[in-house]
Amino acid sequence: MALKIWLDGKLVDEDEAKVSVFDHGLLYGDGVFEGIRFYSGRVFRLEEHISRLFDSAKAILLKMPWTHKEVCDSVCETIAANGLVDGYVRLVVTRGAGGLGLNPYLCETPSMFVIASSITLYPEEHYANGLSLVTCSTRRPTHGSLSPQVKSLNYLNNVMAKVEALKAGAMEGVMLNEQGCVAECTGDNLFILKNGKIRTPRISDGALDGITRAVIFELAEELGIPMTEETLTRYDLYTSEECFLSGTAAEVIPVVAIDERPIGDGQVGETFKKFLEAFRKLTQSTGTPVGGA
Ligand code: PXG
Repeated sequence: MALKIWLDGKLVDEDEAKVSVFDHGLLYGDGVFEGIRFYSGRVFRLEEHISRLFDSAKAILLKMPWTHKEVCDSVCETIAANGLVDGYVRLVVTRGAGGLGLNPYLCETPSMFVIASSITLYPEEHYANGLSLVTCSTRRPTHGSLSPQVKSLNYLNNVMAKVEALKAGAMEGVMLNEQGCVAECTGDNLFILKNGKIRTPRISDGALDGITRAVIFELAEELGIPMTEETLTRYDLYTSEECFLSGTAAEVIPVVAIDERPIGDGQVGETFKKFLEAFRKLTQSTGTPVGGA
């Protein structure tokens, strides 16, 4: 069945959901996006995702023509219009149609669209058996270029890193910053366990301030497991006892090998299993009701 897409304030059939070839989102990757999950008819961490969207837009001087509440409502409306209960939302804001040439001030109005569908990032067996990662040569952008916090429509660094990982036979790749310290994976944040403590790269080291990452901090507190942000090197990953990733699309997923070094005993860790259980419980029991829009 054709999906209903929210496009600039209207719900339209997917074959009518079109943007201009002059849209700077397409011509220059000039725009921002969010990926959001909904579970059992409730949108997970909706407010946080929309706040991050507004922050990304502000950072690139893209003036949102909708309020925070209108954007939240558009997500719920799109899910409801498609009769979906569990799935994934892709929310995209583009600079809008303009002339050929970089100048964003020649674009009249930003365009926004919302797609509610499903996503499977990794095959189910990897949640039980774990992922093998490789380190990529493509670096996270530095703070001296566009901030790596901006979820912009230009994801080519991450796409190229993902290609490197896939070509090496791995499902996911570790991205380093210019100093050679660990930042994150191509679409997920990374965590290690060592001596009973969870450690994750700092935002200032190039990690995205992930919304699922923030949930991991909350769950660590609930589970009574100490957790800190630290500058991490590949050595720290290789010598960790457990490793796992978090992200909206991936949720939480275990890692059992990095650059051919087994992590711990090469099996899915017991601490990870506690996080997975707590995460699944949380996603099933909290969120903004779709019907409440
Ligand atoms: N790092 C990066 C670079 C991301 O893009 C995350 C971490 C996790 O953040 P959240 O807030 O989702 O916990 C992301 C977001 C994909 C895909 O298709 C992945 C993301 C976004 C869009 C697409 O793999 N992850």
